Amino acid sequence: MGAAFKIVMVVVVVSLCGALPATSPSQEELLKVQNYLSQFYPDTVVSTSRAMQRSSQVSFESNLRKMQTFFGLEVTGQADSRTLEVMSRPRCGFIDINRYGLFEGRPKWNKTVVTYRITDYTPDLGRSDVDATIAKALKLYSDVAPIDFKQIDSDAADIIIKFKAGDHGDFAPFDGKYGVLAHAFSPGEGIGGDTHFDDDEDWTLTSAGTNLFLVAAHEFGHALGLAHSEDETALMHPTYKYVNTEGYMLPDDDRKGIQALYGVRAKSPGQSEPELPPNKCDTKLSFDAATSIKGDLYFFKDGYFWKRSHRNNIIMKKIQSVWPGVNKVDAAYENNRQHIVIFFEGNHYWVVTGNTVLPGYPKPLSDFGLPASVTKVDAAVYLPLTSRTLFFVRNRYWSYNERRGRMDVGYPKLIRRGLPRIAFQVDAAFEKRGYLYFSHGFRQKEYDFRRRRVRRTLLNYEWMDC
Ligand code: TQI
Ligand code: ZN
Ligand code: ZN
Repeated sequence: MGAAFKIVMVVVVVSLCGALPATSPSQEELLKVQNYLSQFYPDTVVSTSRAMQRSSQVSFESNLRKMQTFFGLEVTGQADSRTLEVMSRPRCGFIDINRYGLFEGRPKWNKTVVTYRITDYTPDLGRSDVDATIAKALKLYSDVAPIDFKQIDSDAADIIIKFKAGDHGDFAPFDGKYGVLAHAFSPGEGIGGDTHFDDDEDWTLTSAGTNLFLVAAHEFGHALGLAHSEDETALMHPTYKYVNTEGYMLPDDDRKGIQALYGVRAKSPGQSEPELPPNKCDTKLSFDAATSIKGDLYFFKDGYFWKRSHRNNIIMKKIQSVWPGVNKVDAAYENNRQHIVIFFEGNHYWVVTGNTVLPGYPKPLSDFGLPASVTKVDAAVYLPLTSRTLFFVRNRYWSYNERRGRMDVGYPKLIRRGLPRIAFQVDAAFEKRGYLYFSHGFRQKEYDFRRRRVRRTLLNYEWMDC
């Protein structure tokens, strides 16, 4: 249980409610709990018969867990005394589901510049990496709300940040590796806002171990006044799942939460404004990635994609809106034997089927046998004829045997040696009706793989029906 929650809860319990109710709930209390849950979690059945009671037990417990999570209570699934106490408070009729939470009393920083100091670093990362990661996590909030952060080297800092293991001088000792990773105190004087990271974790900047950026971003939410959210896409949802941290922006729900407390940051030049969607009719149009999916062509650029269906109509969407968690696609290919599509961004990849990103992704590029020095794949294309996928990285390419699940020997090769005349470098590649298309810049080569020769050169935007 987090320390911030303890502070908040202790204050509330003492000041509003006095003594706690008895530990074992009475029949009458259980009915009250069911009524409460059915009000805020609509699928809870208020049951009268014994048989119904048993069948609704599962959703009763799971909703109770949701409610307990939302309030930062110990998640027991039982109507324990603290849960009963929280339920007895006036609720102003607001619904818990799908929204951010704030702490009781809405504690916040009443200043526009909040200072922080990092007093104890972790041996897992370099100091400058920690400094940069902390700054980046705070910037998520200062980008959208009128609040700024400044690192100082003085005791007077508002937020003291430290990495410590076990007992570390507050009433919430850490619990060794895993379990609690970090905690933060809600805004206020003294220990308020302070943020502690459990140094028994393996702190990393990747998907291995515990990603410092994502945990810090979550903790700073608490340190700025955000409680947990029921919105599963929120940073403040109380589950840890790794997402790509490159170009990460504060999810909508958390942005609304922080703006509810501090207001909206007025746009200033050079600020991270939402990018304009790319123009498909630009004769100099280049692509980040391209692939066929079930006979349709998909072209990716700057976080958007165009889908050109076999009926030749073209639609554009944000990648995020179809495949949540995927911001940008550097390379993509369809493995139509397995009916899956693989997206690459930075040193990670996702596997998707239809609009579903499979659980457990993103995963590192090293799964394909690419060396750690490869931090980005420029293009990828699957050759149905040979069940090989070609990966393009700068001026070289690899050949991956999809049946055996390993790289072919003899790779990487120089593109200009193995695939002469297609370009010295490839931004995007796809296959259509037996031909391969390799684009670089605004140009594209149509390539006959069997005869190993370029048939013609075209412009990317010619696929866009302008
Ligand atoms: N630490 C908990 C957390 O930050 C501590 C906590 C529990 C808490 N309830 C609270 C803090 C209520 C403030 C208010 O949520 S943790 C996650 C997540 C943790 C958990 O180490 O379990 C993240 C830290 F969301 F993934 F579960 C970071 Cl991102
Ligand atoms: Zn602590
Ligand atoms: Zn939390």
